[in-house]
Amino acid sequence: MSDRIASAKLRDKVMSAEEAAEFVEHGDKVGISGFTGAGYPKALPGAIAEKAKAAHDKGQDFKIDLFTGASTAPECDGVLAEAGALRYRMPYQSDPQMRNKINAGEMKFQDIHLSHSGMMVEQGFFGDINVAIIEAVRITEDGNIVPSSSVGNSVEFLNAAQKIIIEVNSWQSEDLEGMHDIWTVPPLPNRIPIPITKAGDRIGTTYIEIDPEKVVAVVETNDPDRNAPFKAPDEVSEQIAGNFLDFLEHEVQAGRLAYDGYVMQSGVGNVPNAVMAGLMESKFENIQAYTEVIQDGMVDLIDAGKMTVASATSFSLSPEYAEKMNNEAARYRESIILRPQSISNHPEVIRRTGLIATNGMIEADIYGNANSTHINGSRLMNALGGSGDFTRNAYISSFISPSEAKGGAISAIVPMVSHVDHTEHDAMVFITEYGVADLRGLAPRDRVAKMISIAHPTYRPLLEEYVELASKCKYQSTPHDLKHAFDFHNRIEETGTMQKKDAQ
Ligand code: 0RQ
Repeated sequence: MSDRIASAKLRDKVMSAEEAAEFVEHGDKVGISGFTGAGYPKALPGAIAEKAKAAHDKGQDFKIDLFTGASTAPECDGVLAEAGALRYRMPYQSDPQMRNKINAGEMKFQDIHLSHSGMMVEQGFFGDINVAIIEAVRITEDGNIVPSSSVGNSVEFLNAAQKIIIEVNSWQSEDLEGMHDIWTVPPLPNRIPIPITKAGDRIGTTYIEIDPEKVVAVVETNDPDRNAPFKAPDEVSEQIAGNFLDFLEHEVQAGRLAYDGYVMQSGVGNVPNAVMAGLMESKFENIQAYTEVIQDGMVDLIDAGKMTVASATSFSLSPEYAEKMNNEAARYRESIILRPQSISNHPEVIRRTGLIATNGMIEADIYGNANSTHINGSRLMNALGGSGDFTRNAYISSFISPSEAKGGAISAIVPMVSHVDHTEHDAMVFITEYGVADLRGLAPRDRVAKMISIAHPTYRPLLEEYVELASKCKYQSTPHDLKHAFDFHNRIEETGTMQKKDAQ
């Protein structure tokens, strides 16, 4: 047995994943660790999926409600979705199997601001949490949990759950101990200001305190996090990153930003990675991250001495960088902090740190409303994640995106977004490979030309055509011609492209 289980009492609870899965029943509400493919339980999801399949084979119902920090991995979200083992899921997913089930109406999904999701568990909106399944690096002498490569909503799930199952994963480095900072907002009416003034402040414990009496099973695993490799940045990503870096320079010239102490929040993907590569060569020093996930580019910035601290709730590393983190966690825990997502994404701290938020999008409209989640209004892609938490509360909020998708069949700039995640009041700056649309200080009609200037040239005449139609409508505060506002979206449904066929 692993010497990572220091509590003698909990050593007695060690069993196989199949045995532990017996504690999970049809109709249960299950909260698990896991965030962007890091720190999710490796063994129980597969065992629960098998249990569901066996029940279905016998004509019995077996479905659970599943709550996490954010996305997990094929061996968690994927197997459970495929087995038809899920009735409801919140607050984030990015799994192809699960996406198909949700879009086919075979399971329910609720897209929730990540900073709200744990609070809603505490408020009881999902009913009683029957089971919490949490991955740990180690169980302490007192039976407390040292989390692994993410924290997510684990504290809320552990507090709320009737039963706790702990997976102790010996693949995860024991040197992660000391990287976590666990602090929770006191309940009403005793709330106090969160005592974080700088991204690097530590305010809590390095473990999650639990009630060991609730632990029904401990399962030992030795499995890696999912860790998807990144694609090398392409030309468009490089151009967008270049425009973003020019924008930062512009902010320095305007006196709104200094070369010393830029605080970043960054979504994941090619463009953010290209931005971080660009920052390596830039004049920016002592960069800090107050964000959701630690990415390869941040590790490089730390190694180069360009970034002093990165605060997040999870890792989202390529396999190569996950290996590096595993080997050198003792060094990285000096400059990396993993917090509960209720703190990493807390509006109060986000606003205080004065960060610049940078996220991807599906589409934005001519007035600056943005859609991060739904293709053509109804088809879920991933979910909102923390983009709303950061966009609403940032010092400067930005969206970065290629100007078109699917080989030019889709424009990222449209007359009216088909689903709204971020309103024109929250989104400030949009950046594509064609430039920067800075909407700050501009009334709706003054935003239109800026947004069209960053659209792909193919779509600019079509957007102008729409603006012309809207300009003839009766009301001119935020002019829209509702008969034509979704022409782009209707065209792609009907013809496979947002372009007009005769214009091609
Ligand atoms: O699909 O690869 O099959 O062609 O969407 O698009 O351009 O590679 O960009 O990876 O950044 O994803 C909004 C989905 C963008 C993401 C979204 C298709 C496109 C491609 C990916 P293919 P790109 P990204 C906090 C922030 C919400 C969560 C969030 C996201 C695929 O950024 O999930 O922001 N955001 N968390 O072809 C149809 C369109 C499309 C489209 C793009 N209009 N219609 N398909 N695609 N636009 C995160 C942290 O701090 C971690």
